[in-house]
Amino acid sequence: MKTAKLGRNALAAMIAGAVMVGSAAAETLRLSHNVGDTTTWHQGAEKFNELIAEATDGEIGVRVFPNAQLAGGDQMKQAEMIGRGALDLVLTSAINVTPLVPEMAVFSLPYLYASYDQVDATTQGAPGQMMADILLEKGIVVLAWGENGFREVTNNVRPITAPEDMKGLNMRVAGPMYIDVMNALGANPQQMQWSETLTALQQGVVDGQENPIGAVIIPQQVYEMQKYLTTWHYSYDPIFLGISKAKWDSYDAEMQEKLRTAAQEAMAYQRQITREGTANGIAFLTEKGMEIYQPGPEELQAFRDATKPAFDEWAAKVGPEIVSAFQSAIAAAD
Ligand code: X2X
Repeated sequence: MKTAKLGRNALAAMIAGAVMVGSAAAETLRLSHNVGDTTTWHQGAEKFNELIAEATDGEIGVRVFPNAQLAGGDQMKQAEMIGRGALDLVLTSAINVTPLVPEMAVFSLPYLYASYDQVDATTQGAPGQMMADILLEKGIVVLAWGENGFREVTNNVRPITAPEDMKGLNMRVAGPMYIDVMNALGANPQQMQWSETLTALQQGVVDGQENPIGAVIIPQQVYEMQKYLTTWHYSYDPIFLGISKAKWDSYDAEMQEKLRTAAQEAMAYQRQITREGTANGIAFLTEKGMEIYQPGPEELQAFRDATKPAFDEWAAKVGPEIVSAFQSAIAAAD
């Protein structure tokens, strides 16, 4: 009765392991994500593998490929590949989908959210479903929403305490909306793949970047390359676990239910570890030698005012109906 003593996770890991070596009946799905294998994204993806292997008695396993390697390092390309069935599964951030679905920029509009309760009211509520319906039209079935997090700014030149401090800084950004936000602040934005960013920071090609603390800055050791961090919470970024519609349609309702349940549980876990890592993050980063600035409400208001032109421009691109659905859910969460 040795197995009875094994924890659920250990057993699931064994089953997942058996899937990896490949039993003839097992199907291994390929999951692409675009950050490193030390991140909470990766841990969430591995959790999904464990849970789905367990739920299907090893019939389905998941092989996780980090750093967008299945998309030739192009983080934006993953969504389009999933849409046409060239990948089975994706775990990616809303921002990376904006070239395919501009409406996805709604989540990361500057200063849309002020708390995790507000975030959860949208990603776990009707607005999240609204976005899932739009993605479905592109061949992407959203199984569950996870978290990249509130994006904080880092750089190597000076502490950022007010919008003026951003002037002239060479900033790496992930997507088109952030180009407009950085321009509004007087910085020099440069769009770059995440997979190339750590080297660019190291070599001084750019002065700074912005990413969430728990999901990316700590696990990818950005603190080794950057001196200053400001918790300006300027933009929230969710991730989602999605499956190609072609693959989804190949399963019966029972299997679809198992996939959705495993994804929901895996992403709940991923959100939890991401928030824990973020909550402990300031102390950790300070210990690592970063200088942290935590703006108060009035200082945050100055950043909000300065980024308003980018909010307005992108709210128009997203469309008023979607923006107000989000704003209503956010207002109701307070
Ligand atoms: O590229 C980034 O900055 C990252 C990892 O946060 C995204 O995928 C948007």
